[in-house]
Amino acid sequence: MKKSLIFAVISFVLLLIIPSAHALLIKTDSAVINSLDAGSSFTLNVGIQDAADLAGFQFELVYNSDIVSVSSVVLSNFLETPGRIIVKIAGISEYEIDNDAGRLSCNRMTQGSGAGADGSGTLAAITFQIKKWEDDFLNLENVHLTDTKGAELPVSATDSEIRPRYHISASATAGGSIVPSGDMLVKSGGSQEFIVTPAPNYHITNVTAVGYSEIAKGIYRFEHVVSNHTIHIEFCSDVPGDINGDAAVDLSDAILALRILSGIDTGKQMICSDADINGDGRIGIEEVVYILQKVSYRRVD
Ligand SMILES: [Ca+2]
Ligand SMILES: [Ca+2]
Repeated sequence: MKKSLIFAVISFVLLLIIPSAHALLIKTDSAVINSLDAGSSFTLNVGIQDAADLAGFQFELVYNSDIVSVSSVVLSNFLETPGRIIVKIAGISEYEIDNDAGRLSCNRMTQGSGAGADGSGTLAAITFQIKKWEDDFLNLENVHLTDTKGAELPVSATDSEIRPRYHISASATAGGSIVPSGDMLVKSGGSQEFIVTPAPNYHITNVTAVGYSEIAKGIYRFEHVVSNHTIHIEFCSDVPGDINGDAAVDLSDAILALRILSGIDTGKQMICSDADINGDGRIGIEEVVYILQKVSYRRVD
């Protein structure tokens, strides 16, 4: 299966929710960039919404340096207001890129007698170079926002881990198909559907998955995905007495039935618990007798 997702770009938005209380919330918005190859680049914006009297910011962005490196950082003039200018100190940079450790530190502040910055805008535009084609997550850490009086504005959800996509692994035994299959990525909050089709003379005997729903016969769906998932489908043949689901009734089925009957562990061997002959919902002596009769040709049905 051709992978179509390259890397998730996260824009961090610092949102002032209660201006009087200076409560701030980090809101993450993810978008997915398609068709980027190793060597290409993308730009991530760190922004703020509904700021009031903002005079300075500081944050660190942590990334996986095996996957991306930071190639440039452009700090915006959002903080500049009438009566306030950005503080520049010779020899001291407003940002520091450490592509070995995978860490970028940014800070900017203003001085003057005017009011601080209000409203919404971009604080920094960070351009990443893609080193290899893999998904990743970014951490925004040590976020500090300061008003013109030097007071720290409370920030909630700092050190927020951004993991915008989750893995779903789909597999099935012989005797049918699950589409799509294999490992796939799903956006956080997204959904993924699977169509399960038994081969002729086979049926679905077991679905191993957590948090799915069957929206129609053979159609399974994960809604609002916020964690990794696996889904595994077991098919069994419709042949009565076929304990191991290989569409034949032979000695291996008899041995499996005897092991089940004796309570002996059958290991990783798949068991078709619905290969029931007498309809009591379990594998018992009746199945052993039936299978042995089939094996010895005493039964022809
Ligand atoms: Ca069999
Ligand atoms: Ca039975």
